[in-house]
Amino acid sequence: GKLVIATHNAGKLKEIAKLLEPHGLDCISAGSLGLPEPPETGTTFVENALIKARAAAEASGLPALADDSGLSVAALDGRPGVYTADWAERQFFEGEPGRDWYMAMGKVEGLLQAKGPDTPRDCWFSCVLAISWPDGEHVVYEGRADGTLTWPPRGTMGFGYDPVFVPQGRQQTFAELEPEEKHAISHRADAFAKLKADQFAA
Ligand code: ITT
Repeated sequence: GKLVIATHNAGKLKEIAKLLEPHGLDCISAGSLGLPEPPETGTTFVENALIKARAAAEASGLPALADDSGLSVAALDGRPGVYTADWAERQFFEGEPGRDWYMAMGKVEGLLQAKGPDTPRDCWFSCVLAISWPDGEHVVYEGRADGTLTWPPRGTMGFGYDPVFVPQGRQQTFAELEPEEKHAISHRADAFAKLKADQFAA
C-alpha cells in the first residue's frame, strides 16, 4: 500500500526509504505532495512525531509515518533533546534561512567543555516513529542508540550530528560508517525493528 513519509529532512528520508525497502511499500515523501510542515509544539519526541504523522495523514488521506529524533547529552541534562534541530536553525545560512549543523555541534561541544575537562561525554540518539491513519488510529515505536561525543567532527556520511557521535563499542563516528553499518546499530534502526515486528510480522 501507499505510505506518506512525513519528513522534510532529506537525510532522514533516505534512511527511512532504505529501512522500508524490503517491505514493498509505495513510499511518497511529504515534500513531493507539497504537504506543509506543522509547527512542532510538543515537548517530547512522541508528541512531535504524532503531530507530524497526524498532519500528513489528514492532509493526504493516506497512512503517514513520521520520525522525531534528537541527540541527548547526559552531562547537559539531556539537551538538546527534542530541540536538536532547533539548535541548528540560523536566520541566514549561506544567504538563506536554514540549518548549520557545524554550528549546532559546536554549541553542544562548547557547553560540554565549559563543564570542565573531566565531564563525561556520554550521549544518546533517540528516534520515535509514529504512524497515523486517516481514521485517527495511530501507533508509536521508540528507539535509542548510546554513545559518546567526540570533537572535532569526523566523516562525511549520514547527516545532522553524525560526525560527532561515536556509537558504543566502535571507534568511528556514525558519519564514518557505511550506511549499512549505521543501520545495524542506529536509534532509527532500533525503532524500525519494533515497527516491523508489530506491523509487518507474517
Ligand atoms: P522533520 O521534522 O521534517 O522530520 P527535522 O530535521 O526537523 O525533520 P527533527 O525535528 O526530528 O527532524 O530533528 C531531529 C534532528 O536530530 C535532526 O535534524 C538531526 O540533526 C538530528 N538527528 C536525528 N537523527 C539523526 C541521525 O541518525 N544522525 C544524525 N543526526 C540525527
